[in-house]
Amino acid sequence: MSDLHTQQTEALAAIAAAADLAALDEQRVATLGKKGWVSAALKTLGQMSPEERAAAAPAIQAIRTEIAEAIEAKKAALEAAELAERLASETVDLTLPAPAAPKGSIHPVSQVMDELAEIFADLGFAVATGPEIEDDWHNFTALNMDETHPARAMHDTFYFPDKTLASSSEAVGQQKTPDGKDILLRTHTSPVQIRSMLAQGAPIRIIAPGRVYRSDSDATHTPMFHQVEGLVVDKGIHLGHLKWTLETFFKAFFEREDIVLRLRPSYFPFTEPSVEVDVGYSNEGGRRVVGGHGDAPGHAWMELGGSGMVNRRVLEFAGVDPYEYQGFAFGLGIDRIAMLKYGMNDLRAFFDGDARWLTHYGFSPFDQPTLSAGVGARA
Ligand code: FA5
Repeated sequence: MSDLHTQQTEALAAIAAAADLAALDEQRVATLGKKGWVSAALKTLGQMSPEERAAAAPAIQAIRTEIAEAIEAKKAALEAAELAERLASETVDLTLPAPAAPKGSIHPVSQVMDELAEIFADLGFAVATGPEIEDDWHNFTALNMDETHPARAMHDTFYFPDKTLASSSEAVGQQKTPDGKDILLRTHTSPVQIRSMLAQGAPIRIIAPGRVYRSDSDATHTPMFHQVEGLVVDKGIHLGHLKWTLETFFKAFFEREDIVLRLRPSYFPFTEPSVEVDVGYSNEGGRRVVGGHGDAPGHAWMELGGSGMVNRRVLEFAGVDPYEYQGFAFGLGIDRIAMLKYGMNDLRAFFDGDARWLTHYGFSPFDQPTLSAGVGARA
């Protein structure tokens, strides 16, 4: 027994002196491990007589408990010391500059759409949407352009499948809607007028920004571009409401009070009368700057979009009683007004996906257009 006590004293000293967890584990194996001396001492109990066992067992068990507790306490102390050392060595210098992070930017078209929505929401307009893959009834017929109407040809429409393939073997039959209408990429946002009136009737006050498609391409025309449609239908609506709405919108959009609009007589099958909307501008350092009367010296007029009083035939197609309601509508080229506001000169660059162009003209995601802080991006 005195041998065991000597071993115990030595083991406790070794445990206390263990410099790390590995050294401590060596002590555990040497004492409490399967082949350790404490385990061996416990095994001797089996060969003892009951009297001897009664005398020796409590002492051996006490040695085992004391060593196990010493190991446990030392383990906790070593782990705490190790953690403290890691915390001390792994400090982060919060004063260092943040690592370079990739920066995203808002595309000018998205920025202008946000600005439009902000201004028109303030005027009480809701935002409506419609499908980009349309049928010819919504895109043409219901807008007072029946199948033989010459205005259909002016739109350079993309049909499904491509009508230019019609005589080749690639044209596997003309795709149609289940009720026999031609399918096409919408050529303007005006079909949203029809869809919105059919869905919610009158009175109605909506804008519908979105993508439109025409087979057209040069510096000021692209096969895909963006328009914003506006539609107001109510009792007693007249051309003065249209002019006021457009003037109020453009003043807020260009953030200038000296915006002068010219409504020029025009023709659209879906409006009567129809007017094209021109804005006065001047050239400053090779850049077009809106503002002022277009006929003033050094000024000119620029077309921004089409508009007019909703043709009563269109109201009828959309299920609205033209004897009770009147309306005005407009369609503006978003890309064009973006170019004008932010001084870009080639429409095609909008769709090139060139990161350098986006870095130059893109807008910060933090620059949210609000009427109180100004709708124009400051980037
Ligand atoms: C229309 O598309 C009519 N739906 C607008 C309208 C709506 C009139 C409601 C009356 C009532 P237009 O084809 O002129 O009209 O196009 C409107 C505007 O879209 C143009 O003034 C121009 O700013 C823009 N636009 C037309 N074609 C292109 C193109 N290929 N690329 C870029 N912008 C274009």
